[in-house]
Amino acid sequence: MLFPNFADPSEDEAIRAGGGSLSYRRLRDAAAAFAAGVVGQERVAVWATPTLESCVGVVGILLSGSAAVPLNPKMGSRELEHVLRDSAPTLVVAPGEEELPPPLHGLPRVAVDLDGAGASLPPEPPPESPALLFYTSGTTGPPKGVVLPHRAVASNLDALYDAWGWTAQDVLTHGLPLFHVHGLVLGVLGPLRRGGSLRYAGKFSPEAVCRELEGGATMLFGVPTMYHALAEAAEGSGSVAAALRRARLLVSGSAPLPEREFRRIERTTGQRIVERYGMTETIMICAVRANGVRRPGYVGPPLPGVEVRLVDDRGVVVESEGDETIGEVLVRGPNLFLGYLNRPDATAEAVRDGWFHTGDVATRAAGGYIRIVGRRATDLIKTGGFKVGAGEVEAALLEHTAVAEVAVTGEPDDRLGERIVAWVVLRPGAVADADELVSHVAGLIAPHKRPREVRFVPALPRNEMGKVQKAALRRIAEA
Ligand code: MCA
Ligand code: AMP
Repeated sequence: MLFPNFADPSEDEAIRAGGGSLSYRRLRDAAAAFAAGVVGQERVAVWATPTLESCVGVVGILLSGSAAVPLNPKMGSRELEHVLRDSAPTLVVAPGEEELPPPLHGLPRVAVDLDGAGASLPPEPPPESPALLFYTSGTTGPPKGVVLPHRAVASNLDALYDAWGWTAQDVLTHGLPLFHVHGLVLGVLGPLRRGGSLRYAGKFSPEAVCRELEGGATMLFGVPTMYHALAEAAEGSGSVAAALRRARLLVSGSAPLPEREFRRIERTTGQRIVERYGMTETIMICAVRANGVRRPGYVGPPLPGVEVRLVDDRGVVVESEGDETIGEVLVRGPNLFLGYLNRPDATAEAVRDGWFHTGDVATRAAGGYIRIVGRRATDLIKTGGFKVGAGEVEAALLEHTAVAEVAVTGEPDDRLGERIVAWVVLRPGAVADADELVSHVAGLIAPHKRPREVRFVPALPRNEMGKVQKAALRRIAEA
């Protein structure tokens, strides 16, 4: 059972967001009423605005036994068309007042009624049934749908409760988007399965999450870009530092937390951030335990029940805890996804002999502490905690009539971790400025996938096979 305390819900607060609040009883009633209307659908899309309604919609879909497909409301037309074609939802959940883009016009839509009531809980879906479908970028091609079963969500959250001593007394706050694992699975389902509460800040700002910490939130979840903003704010304001100091646990994930930000937060607040490491396909893999050693750069040991293997280039398993030998992270356990939707080829490539190949490379230190040192694929960019495939951005740019050739790379960025850079060769005689190309990408795929910098070049460096040499571009950038 994903939400054990729905059986006998209390009047304690479950979620507070955007000025509204729901107790466990009202959440159960509204979600059960919503579930009654979606029962029997295979997949239901959720226009994942940062609202209470989105949270209730997802909980209702999970209760109904359908799978929820959270959609980034800022997703561009090309990406949205792909996601809808691939996932084939039969219904979309969206607030009544929201104008939906044309690709969604053909779908029946429903709105969540926060005052819904009168329905009983549907039978519990089987553990292996699909619960959530998240879209994630690969190095090439459009994003792939990751199918997560109820079993993965439930087992992984239980492992996190154990690692962080996360209880029903905890009050979580965050301002993460609701269309990825971090914000939705950890950030919404996390407190609800445990019987704790969530004060959802909606759109992130240091002020919004600090207000909740001042008001009694005990835990904060964020991506490194958010901790960068919090460190800046804490350096400039004693009240921000004081709010952060009150938290029981500050947790960072989705991308490497730079040691600089770890130290800045420690210096201003006395808090040492806890890091955890995961992936859409595996939910969480490792986490520093609440009572464990917190060292910058280390994402902690594997979670209970999750097996991690490091395998070197020759396929040999790295046994050493010397923190030196590098290997790719392989994962096995109840946390694994069911596969990529409609992509048995990609699933077979990623999961071999039951082990999921993450593409991340790491070392192992004493106590099983994993240190992520890089990624095998240079064509995957982590920007602001979002994963973006260079190929997606290149394909979007090539749809612009002025663009003849393009290559997209990631470059180190103090705030975003990596920033997306587009190297563009214009067609002879064509004119287009950087802003135009950036907006073109933001409208076709998603704003977070837009290049932060466009460099116009006369030609791209290519090898004898005609393949763009991105290493050469990186050298040019460094020079
Ligand atoms: C700016 N904007 C534009 C343009 N320029 N829109 C269209 N066209 C343009 N040319 C808009 C943006 O849409 C946005 O609108 C606003 O301007 C500011 O955008 P931006 O500068 O991009 O924001 P940012 O400062 O870069 O965002 C930082 C952020 C964000 C808030 C930290 O990166 C973020 O939310 N990251 C979270 C990523 C995450 O949840 N990852 C989890 C996946 P507006 O302000 O209205 O929005 S990883 C995962 O789940 C795994 C399992 C894991 O391990 O956790
Ligand atoms: P996503 O596919 O969006 O779920 O992103 C998963 C990827 O984010 C992982 O494969 C890692 O490369 C990266 N990631 C997540 N958490 C961490 C972390 N704590 N440290 C370093 N990288 C991380």
